[in-house]
Amino acid sequence: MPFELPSLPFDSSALEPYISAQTLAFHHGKHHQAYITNLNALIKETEFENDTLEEIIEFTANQIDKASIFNNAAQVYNHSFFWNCLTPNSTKDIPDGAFKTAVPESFSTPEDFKETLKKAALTQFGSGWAWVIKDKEKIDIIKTSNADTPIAHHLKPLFTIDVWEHAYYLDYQNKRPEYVENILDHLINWDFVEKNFSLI
Ligand code: MN3
Repeated sequence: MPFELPSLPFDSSALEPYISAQTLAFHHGKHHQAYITNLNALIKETEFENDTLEEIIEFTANQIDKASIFNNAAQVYNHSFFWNCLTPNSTKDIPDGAFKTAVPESFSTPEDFKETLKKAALTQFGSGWAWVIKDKEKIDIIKTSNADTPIAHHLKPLFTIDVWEHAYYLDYQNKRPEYVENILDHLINWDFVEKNFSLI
């Protein structure tokens, strides 16, 4: 079965004023859709045609002759994951749960956790992603370039911020820090973070 664009888990205007419906129309409706359309065309009648997205990413990682398939598959995965990381019903503080309990093992304070994540998002040079991952039982923060994704490195993602310019340019132009701060303060889906932390 060809891959299909998943619906957004919220109304397209639900994240305003932090992420506009116009941005989502392009980011989800055009960019994410294009990765899916490209991936379906690239794997048609190949050995990957019946594989899961995760299998395609694993099998094509670090293979120069499979870079187009990897890039599109990883971007499909990253965007589907990213939409689930966002909610209009966020809270500024981390809610009680296993994730919150684990924060002090890696960070001095919850503010230190957010500052470290913000720094990763702001220092990713050019296109890419900032990630919260689970490494054994501990929380860690990494960044990846372009389409690269933690699952290609056998790391378990808990949360991500897309820092490609297409994610924020219509709303923020060059002001990546404001975009990142608004996600951190207003849009984190802590239930998704907690679910990922508890399940994996
Ligand atoms: Mn994007």
